Amino acid sequence: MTKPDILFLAPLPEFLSAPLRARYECHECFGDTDTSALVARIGQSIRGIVGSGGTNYGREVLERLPCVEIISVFGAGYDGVPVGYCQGRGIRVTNTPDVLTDDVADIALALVLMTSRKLAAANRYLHDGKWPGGPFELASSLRGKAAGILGLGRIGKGIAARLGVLGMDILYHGRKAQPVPFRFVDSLIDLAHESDFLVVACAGGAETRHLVNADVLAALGREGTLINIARGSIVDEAALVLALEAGTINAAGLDVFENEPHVSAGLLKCDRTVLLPHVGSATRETRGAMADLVVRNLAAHFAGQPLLTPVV
Ligand code: 8YV
Repeated sequence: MTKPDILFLAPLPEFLSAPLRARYECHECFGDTDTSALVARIGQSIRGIVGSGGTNYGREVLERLPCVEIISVFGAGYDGVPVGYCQGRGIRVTNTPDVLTDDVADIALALVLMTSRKLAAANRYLHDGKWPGGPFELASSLRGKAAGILGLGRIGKGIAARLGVLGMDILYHGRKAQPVPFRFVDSLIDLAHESDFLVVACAGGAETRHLVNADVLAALGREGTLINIARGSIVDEAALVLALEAGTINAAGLDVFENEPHVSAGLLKCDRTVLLPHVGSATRETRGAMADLVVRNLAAHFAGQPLLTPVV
């Protein structure tokens, strides 16, 4: 039996690409690939697409792949997928939710601790041999501080649980109030105003682009810290750099950026930022579970069975 043709739209780790290559005829289209030549050669035969959370599964590419049946995202975020267009064409979309919730929430917790206790700077201080010259500067305690969570989905709830254990007061804003033991704040500006830490945990995409703008940062205020483990697109990075430079906000802990893997020079040179290279889900265990879901979703699709984690 001929193997279905699958297109990789992003570099995939070996533990995902190997099982896919064993089952499918796999093609790659990213980086320096000549997309037009590839599409002209195999465009008619591609039945499935795999990419990562940050991949752009643009309509302009999908329109040239008339036989695509399924897009399987190696990530929870599917903001790069034109979902309405896929629905219209009957293309199924899957992602890898749940399995990464704990690891991503852990990184939010780490960023809150690293920014409040200045742990990255303290680590540098010791490595630079400065300790014998005197103690490191005092930091801030978290107990009793307010954490405002933007987007109380699965990951947001995981973050709330962790920050609650630290004794922080949890508030949240999102599309609607939920039956949870945390206070809903119905405007983002008000949430920022009431928060010591504003933690971004909502989905990316056109709807949330630059939701965290200069006004929200001004509302967060001089003592406030911004944490983002969701999508870089949600925060206006230029406005964030200006806010940090002007001291409008105190600090930022970021795992995601607008133009990954490139990070604004202003964030890099600011000593009140803690910056991580999008490592939220980057553990062997979680990436392995995500890869397994991608493989199983594709297998279910080509066997004519329901998807394990359907988006549409
Ligand atoms: C991954 C992500 O870094 O889940 C997401 O949406 O952005 C991350 O977990 C990425 O998808 C792995 O390639």
